Amino acid sequence: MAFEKRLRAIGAARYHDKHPFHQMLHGGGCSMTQVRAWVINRYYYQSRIPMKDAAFLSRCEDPQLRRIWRSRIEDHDGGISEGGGIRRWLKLAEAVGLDPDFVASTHGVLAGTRFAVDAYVHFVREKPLLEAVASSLTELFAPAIHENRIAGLLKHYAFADDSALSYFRQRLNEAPQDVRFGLAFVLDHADTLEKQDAAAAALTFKTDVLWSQLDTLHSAYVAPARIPPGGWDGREGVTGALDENPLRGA
Ligand code: PQQ
Repeated sequence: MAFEKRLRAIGAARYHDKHPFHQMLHGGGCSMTQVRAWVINRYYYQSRIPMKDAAFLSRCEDPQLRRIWRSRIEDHDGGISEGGGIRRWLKLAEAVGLDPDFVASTHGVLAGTRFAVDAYVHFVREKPLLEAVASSLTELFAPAIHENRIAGLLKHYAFADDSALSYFRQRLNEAPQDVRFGLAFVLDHADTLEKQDAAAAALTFKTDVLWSQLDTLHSAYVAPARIPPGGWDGREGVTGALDENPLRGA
């Protein structure tokens, strides 16, 4: 179906598996400081996912939709004794030599990470439910990145083992059912071109949320920022032939 193809094309062009930081991470090119910075910043995303799902639930009038959606909160928070995805993320934090209490405090999180992640929570809190569900559909592309990450980390980094990487293995079990439901919901409810456009824009927005998190990390811990997909390419819209060097007399 053309609309599903359109959604998948957004992921193919813009998903954060293509970001240079992920390519470094999965290819063994990160220092331990860079790995730790990723674990610390990504924790903020993990910590906000159940809050955004709670924001979603608070707006659902349909008990059946709430029943299905609430498993997302259970996946990340889990039960009192065993915990869930958030606790598994903190196991990764310990494995890379970080104090889990420090990571959970979020004191080390970059401002750009907070802005990007908070924008996602606000989006889901405020936008129509169709757009909120569509914004979760980046998860269509997550199993492939989780597989790559497990293989890449195991191959390249001494800290990586089954316990450290349990977060990603567990997501391979959890994400497919979330995505099946989310995709069916969006295909079913986006029944006008206008709604399809809104859903596609929501998915694009979410790819920006993910990409921005890695840009922030990259510019802080690796090198000056790179132009993201869809960002201004340095040429488009340029009308004059001013010298590239903006300094007077340089
Ligand atoms: N995305 C959601 C969401 O939007 O509700 C929930 C998750 C993601 C997760 O629980 C993930 O583990 C996850 N992991 C990645 C990743 O490692 O690249 C990406 C995404 C995503 O595409 O948003 C999620």
